Amino acid sequence: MKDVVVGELVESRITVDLAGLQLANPTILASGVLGYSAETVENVVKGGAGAAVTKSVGLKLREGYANPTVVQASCGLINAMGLPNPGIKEYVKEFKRIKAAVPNVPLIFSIYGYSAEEYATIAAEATAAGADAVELNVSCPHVKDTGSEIGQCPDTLAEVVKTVKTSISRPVFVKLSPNVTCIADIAEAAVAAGADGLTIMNTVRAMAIDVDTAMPILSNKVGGLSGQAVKPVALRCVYETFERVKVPIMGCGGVVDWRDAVEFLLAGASAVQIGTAVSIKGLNVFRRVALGIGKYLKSKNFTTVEDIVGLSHRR
Ligand code: RRO
Repeated sequence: MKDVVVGELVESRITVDLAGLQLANPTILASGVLGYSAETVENVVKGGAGAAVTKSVGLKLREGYANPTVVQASCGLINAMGLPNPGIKEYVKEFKRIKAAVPNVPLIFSIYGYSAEEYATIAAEATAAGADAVELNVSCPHVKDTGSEIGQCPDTLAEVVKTVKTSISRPVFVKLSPNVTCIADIAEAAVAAGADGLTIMNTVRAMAIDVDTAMPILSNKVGGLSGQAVKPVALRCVYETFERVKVPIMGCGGVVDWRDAVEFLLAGASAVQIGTAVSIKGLNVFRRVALGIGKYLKSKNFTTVEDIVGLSHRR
């Protein structure tokens, strides 16, 4: 196995194969956080990330919601950005700059659409621009006619995944919503339709109210909760899904330190995405989590990350 340099540590035990993507370590930048420009993604990689997911992009420019779009909650953030993005034609120019800035780091291109054909068109443009894989955002918690309106319906989701699979030959990951009755049922539908991997999970529908104005704080009223508050929910979602599907899972929700990451691996994730923690811990959070996972594996005499994926399910 090839040795990998993560900060001061030369470590082969933390490399990960994620549906064919080779990651130096199992930490990944989550979509929506610093994943827009070449400069920010380069800094995330300098901070130790093993891969990055870019901000969700659609067919056409979308301005997003008016401010306020983010509010601090206890142990987390509630956001309702409203999918702001320049549209695929404009964004591929920036994506090519990102690719050139971090040529050796897998880049997963997050996309959203309003129909299966739209997802497929954007996926094809993303891979033509150099995306190593795509992540289908079928779980944005508050934008009408896309996001979780697709991801909450197994038949619609299956059609989207199947159509995208016929349009590209790169791995297709599907980012699932926790705002469903049974996430494992949805996961099964995505995998049966051809998903190569899953991201579990997107944000939890939430809100905050200002007691002085007696009004919701976010302009959209409802947003998505992320950060430490949602970690137990995300872990449960990963755990339940791991029992039902065989594809790799990226755990996402409240990872702040290496212990959180190890919990996700034990629940069944093969890697973890980190987003909100960047605002609390800074960009080096990736390196610290990766090194911590390596030290944990060594202290317990495990030789690979894979050794502990789903270990908590043993009876
Ligand atoms: O842009 C957003 O408001 C947003 C998206 Br696309 C998403 O997938 N999840 C989220 O919490 N916010």
